Amino acid sequence: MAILQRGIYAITDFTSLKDTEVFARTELLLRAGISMLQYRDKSATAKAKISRARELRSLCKQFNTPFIVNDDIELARDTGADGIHLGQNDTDIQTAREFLGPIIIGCSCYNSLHLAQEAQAAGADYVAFGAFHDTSSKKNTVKAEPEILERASHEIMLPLVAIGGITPENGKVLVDKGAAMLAVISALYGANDTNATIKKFNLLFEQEQ
Ligand code: TZP
Ligand code: MG
Repeated sequence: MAILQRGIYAITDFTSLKDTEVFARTELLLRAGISMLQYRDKSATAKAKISRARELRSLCKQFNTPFIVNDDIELARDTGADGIHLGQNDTDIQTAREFLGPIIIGCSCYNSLHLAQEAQAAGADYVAFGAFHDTSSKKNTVKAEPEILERASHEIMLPLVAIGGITPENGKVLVDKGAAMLAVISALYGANDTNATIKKFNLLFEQEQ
């Protein structure tokens, strides 16, 4: 199984950008150094999804960066993904594990420690909390407070991912409270200077607490 590293977990933005722009920015991110990439795409056809996912899969291979598929266990299998990310309305963890075998399984737990405990017991490899801040990338988010990361870091033995409106300016407290990864869409894919932004994000993981 691919190793989970502390750092930035980039999530694709196919809502605001054209395919070529997503691929170009993803390559910049991979080159500058991200810990993982998630292919998230809520609107494309199955045909577009397989072709987008294959392109991203191959980019991630070049940089030896884990490639995670959101929601879709068949797409994860068909593209040889390193992992799958599942929310509470997606395939359950046990079913995904039986279907995909020993790949990374991540689980959205919103603001619930109870869900994180269930995900851990079911065999998840990381758990995600959020949204910590307002976001325009997802509707109907649940608000999470940074303290949940502190509590989870005592009770959950898995890497913790924080998500939702995270920027280089507001990310430090989440890392200090226990986030091993910051999952980010718009502050990366909407950045004026992708390289400078990823450098600022990566500094959050190097500073002393
Ligand atoms: N889940 C909770 S918030 C969110 C998801 C997928 C969107 C995060 O995107 P952004 O643009 O970094 O706020
Ligand atoms: Mg989902």
